[in-house]
Amino acid sequence: MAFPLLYSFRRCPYAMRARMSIVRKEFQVELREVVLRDRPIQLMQASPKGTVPVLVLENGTVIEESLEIMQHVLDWTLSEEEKRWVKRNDEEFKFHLDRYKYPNRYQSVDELEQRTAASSYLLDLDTRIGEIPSISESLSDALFPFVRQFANHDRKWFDVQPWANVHSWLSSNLESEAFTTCMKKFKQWEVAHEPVLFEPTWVES
Ligand SMILES: N[C@@H](CCC(=O)N[C@@H](CS)C(=O)NCC(=O)O)C(=O)O
Repeated sequence: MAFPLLYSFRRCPYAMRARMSIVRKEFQVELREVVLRDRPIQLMQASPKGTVPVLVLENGTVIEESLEIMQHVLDWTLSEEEKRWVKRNDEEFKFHLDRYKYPNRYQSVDELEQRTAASSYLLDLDTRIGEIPSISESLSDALFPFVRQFANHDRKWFDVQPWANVHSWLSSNLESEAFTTCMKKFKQWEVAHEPVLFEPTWVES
């Protein structure tokens, strides 16, 4: 294989954080866009748990956790504080985010209670982002795709919350060239396709 392979799904926040690291580092991969309800056998063979993102290195090593992909690409060793933020995001915030967005998928879940619970993380994040020095670019990239999902669920409500630092942090990430690159659209991958290189240096036209 000429380049590492990245199995990705455009709208998945875990895949976004992996792609952000790839864009930041100009790390070249062959991108295979996956449709979750129609996962390719090649993905399942590389990583039977079947989640995205998955990075398969040239030597056959499979990295099947988004944070580990970031660590590999960025050569990033997280500080204890960074580990706590990622853990809080991936466990506490994601738990409430899923229930806020899709209350009907769970039993006895009240979406507004879930929104309130998720908000306590965002309030703490707002404080932390406002401190100097602020969080690293890598940590920021690991977190903002999840906050984006939360914000998009009820943008009007989100926009009037007193989280000025979160608002400006999220906007600047979403408006960045790096994120535009990260969100380039690809057709569902099929074996017969020519390899699609994820070229971090282009910008979506
Ligand atoms: N802990 C994993 C979670 C990845 C994950 O759950 N991705 C979702 C898409 S956003 C997925 O693949 N879901 C399919 C499934 O769980 O079957 C990571 O950080 O990479």
